[in-house]
Amino acid sequence: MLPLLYSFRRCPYAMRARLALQYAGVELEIHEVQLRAKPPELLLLSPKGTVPVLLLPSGQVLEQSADIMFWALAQADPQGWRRPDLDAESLPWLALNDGPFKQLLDRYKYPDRHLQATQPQWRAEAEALMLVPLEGRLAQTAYLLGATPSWLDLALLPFVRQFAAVDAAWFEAAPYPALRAWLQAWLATALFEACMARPLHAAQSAGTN
Ligand SMILES: N[C@@H](CCC(=O)N[C@@H](CS)C(=O)NCC(=O)O)C(=O)O
Repeated sequence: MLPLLYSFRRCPYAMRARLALQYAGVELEIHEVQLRAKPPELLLLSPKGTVPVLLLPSGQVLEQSADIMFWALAQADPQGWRRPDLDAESLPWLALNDGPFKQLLDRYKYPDRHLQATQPQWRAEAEALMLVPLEGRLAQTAYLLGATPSWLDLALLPFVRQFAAVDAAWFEAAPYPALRAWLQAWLATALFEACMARPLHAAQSAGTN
């Protein structure tokens, strides 16, 4: 039996898991799920009901995207992207992204559901929290943890991509040239392309973003 990944193509958490699994060359089966109709076997394995979830042949279940990334890189890490020596630096970025930045991203993306502020106000908050620090970092080094890629680039890029896509014209003109270049370079990789390949028999998941 191969590891089985429950995934949703456009979910940024699932994307980061697929990127790491792909980079590590892990052979696996992918089940594309519909978030509105999650399969009962997924909910049995992981009652919290989010994707991605990875079921290992041993029966172990990994139900956090970062755990799936770290598991993948423990299987194979051909270019040394895990960098545990830099965890004190990288894990706070992950927490910032998955917590407050993701929340602001959702508000910026769906301002009609969050009327306490306007869309430009949500965006400005997200910029101060994340885009400005990311730009500062990427103006210094080509990748988030230095001169070479790391898991942290993979972990954050689906979220930056989603942020950029909310108002692509705005992002193109915004004062984040290093962040734009970093994002564009990752989106152009064969790794990203492979991670976004449409799963077979998953026409229902077709869509943009
Ligand atoms: N902390 C989780 C978050 C995963 C998550 O929130 N995934 C979303 C999709 S992007 C989800 O499955 N939401 C449940 C739903 O929409 O029903 C992780 O890192 O894996």
